[in-house]
Amino acid sequence: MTIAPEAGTKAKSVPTQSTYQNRVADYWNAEENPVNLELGKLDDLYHHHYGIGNADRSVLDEPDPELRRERVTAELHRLEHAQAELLAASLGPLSPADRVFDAGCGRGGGSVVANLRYGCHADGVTISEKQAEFANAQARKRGIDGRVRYHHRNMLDTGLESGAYAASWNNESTMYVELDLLFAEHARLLRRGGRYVVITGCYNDTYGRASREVSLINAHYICDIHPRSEYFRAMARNRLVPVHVEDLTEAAIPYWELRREADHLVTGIEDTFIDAYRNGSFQYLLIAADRV
Ligand code: SAH
Ligand code: GPP
Ligand code: MG
Repeated sequence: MTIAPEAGTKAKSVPTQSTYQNRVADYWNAEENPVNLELGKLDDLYHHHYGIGNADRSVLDEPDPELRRERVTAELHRLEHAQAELLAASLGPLSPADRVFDAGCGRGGGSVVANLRYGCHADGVTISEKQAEFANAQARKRGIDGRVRYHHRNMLDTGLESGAYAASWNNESTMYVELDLLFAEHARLLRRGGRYVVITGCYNDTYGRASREVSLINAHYICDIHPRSEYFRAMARNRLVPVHVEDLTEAAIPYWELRREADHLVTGIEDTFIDAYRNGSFQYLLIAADRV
């Protein structure tokens, strides 16, 4: 069954979800971490991913405690925004007539960034009803709700139109699903020559299997981090041909080193990410691929 995006943001019926997917939805329906809401509030770009690039650690030297908190929050947001911009830049070139698909869209920041950059239409899909409602409210507030729409649906079975998308992506959302099912859905939605981009944490095949730290991250977010190799195998099986691979591991560390100092924002997972990156068991990767 095809549900046109125009049919509305709420699925007529969310396809039967596994018990696991229900638990993932529960997590995101309940999630209100200050590290996400306080950062998003700054410019109404709500991101659920991490930051990249060098951090300005001088924000930690601010003597006034309130001002210090504000400066640290703003710096973390700047780094998360830089990550979103890198992903968006990898989608292009796109025109305002183009349509893009944001798989596992969170509170919607990534689709807004793409729309601001290209003027394109966007369909975001999240398994969390709360997130879809939040993201649609943000789009209305910006006056872009005619072009940027969020749907409470399963990204493995979106009901969106086949071949209608010039670009699509997963920003830190692939670790919740089987990659073959996910890439089959992207391949269905993308037009020939369309661009697929993923930014993800993956475990490093050269380390062996999933490390203790990778397992702790899985338990923390209720996810299942894939090995790096699996991305390329699954893409090859689904008409997605990599054109650019970037190891962002080094670039990901300063964000976590600043975040661990942010007493008002920490969630407790910070040191685990730093250990996982440092011991070589975990990598932060961007892969751009063409739909052939
Ligand atoms: N891409 C967003 C959010 C990443 S957080 C960002 O960069 O800000 C992970 C997201 O994946 C959450 O929004 C969660 O709801 C979504 N997700 C997990 N499993 C999903 C599924 N099967 N279908 C749709 N969304 C899913
Ligand atoms: C979302 O970020 C985190 C994930 C989608 C899962 C794990 C990602 C990996 C790369 C392994 P968030 O912004 O909601 O997390 P936090 O609340 O910790 O900032
Ligand atoms: Mg976050």
